[in-house]
Amino acid sequence: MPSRMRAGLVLFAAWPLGACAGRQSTLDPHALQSADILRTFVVFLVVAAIVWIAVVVVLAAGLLRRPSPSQHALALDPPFENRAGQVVLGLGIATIIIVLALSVVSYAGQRSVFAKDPNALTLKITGHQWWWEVLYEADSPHLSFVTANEIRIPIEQPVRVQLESADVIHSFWVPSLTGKMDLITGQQNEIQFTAKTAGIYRGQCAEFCGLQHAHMAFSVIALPQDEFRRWREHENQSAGSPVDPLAKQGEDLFRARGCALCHTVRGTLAGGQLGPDLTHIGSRTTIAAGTLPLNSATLGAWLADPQHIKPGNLMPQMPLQSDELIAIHHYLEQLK
Ligand code: HEC
Ligand SMILES: [Cu+2]
Repeated sequence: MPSRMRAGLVLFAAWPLGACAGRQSTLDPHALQSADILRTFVVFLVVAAIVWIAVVVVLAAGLLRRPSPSQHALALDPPFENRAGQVVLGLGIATIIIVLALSVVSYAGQRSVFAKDPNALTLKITGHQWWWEVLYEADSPHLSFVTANEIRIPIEQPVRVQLESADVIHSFWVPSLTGKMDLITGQQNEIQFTAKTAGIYRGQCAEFCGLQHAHMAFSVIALPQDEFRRWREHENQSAGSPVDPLAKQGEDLFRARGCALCHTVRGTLAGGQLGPDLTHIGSRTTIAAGTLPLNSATLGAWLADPQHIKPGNLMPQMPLQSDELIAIHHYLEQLK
């Protein structure tokens, strides 16, 4: 085989493994919980592989062994029957032991996921078709705030998310950090994680929830503790006043054109609850629940025609003149 072809084949064979690392992978854990889950997975995989190989070997041996021709097909062989009975009994007991042992392994692996650490940072997350509302709760109400589609957390500190849904069932899943948990209307589920390394991890709704389910993602940005504290203080502030006349015009149009019916910008008269909070939209990294990276172009495209980017999503196409669009676009960009 020519060496170039061989190299190509090796590359091709290794290609699927490329999916095993990165910012959305259960096989590349970056938190205490995901490491526990990976360990549980490996134990199950190894035990199941050994059992499967043993079964196949015994089956192959049985198929290949020919009965001796002198033996009558229906003749009984009491010593053999006796031995066979003992083997079956032994295997039955081994099965029970393996299943019990795996239950213990599974329970131990989940303990950190369902732990209720008293000093955990608590976030209330509500699933909407098709975006995530995130409430940072604090003891005093003026330190609590809401954001969307992007969760910033400190590393080395347990984070507990309390999950609920505003409409259908969704599922919260950040493979690099923790296990999966459903968001259900009228029921609060909880899950915990402690990120080990700073970085951006991708989360994804993991329960089919309608047309744009695949575009219901979010980012978890794990920051060093002091950086997180600074971000939290900034995020807690209301939107500053518009920086220039165009931004002021944008702020007025934001209300005049109906955006404020669905969106909140804290510190202004915009207090809508149907869509994501936009108080600090200018500092987020993605738009439309992880569908696109946020930049000037994608923001403009979204305002011009949200139904083109995410067909069926619950933001209607707004009839804006181009100068109105430019003003609103400018206003949103300076909401850092
Ligand atoms: C009927 C309610 C409604 C109206 C009116 C509305 N929006 Fe939205 N908007 C939404 C919803 C719902 C989403 C989330 C869409 C998704 O990601 O599935 C959204 C998303 C957005 C986003 C992206 C937010 C993010 O976190 O990614 C921006 C920016 C935005 N809207 C701006 C506007 C502007 C500007 C107007 C007025 C011209 C407006 N919206 C009018 C409901 C509305
Ligand atoms: Cu969903």
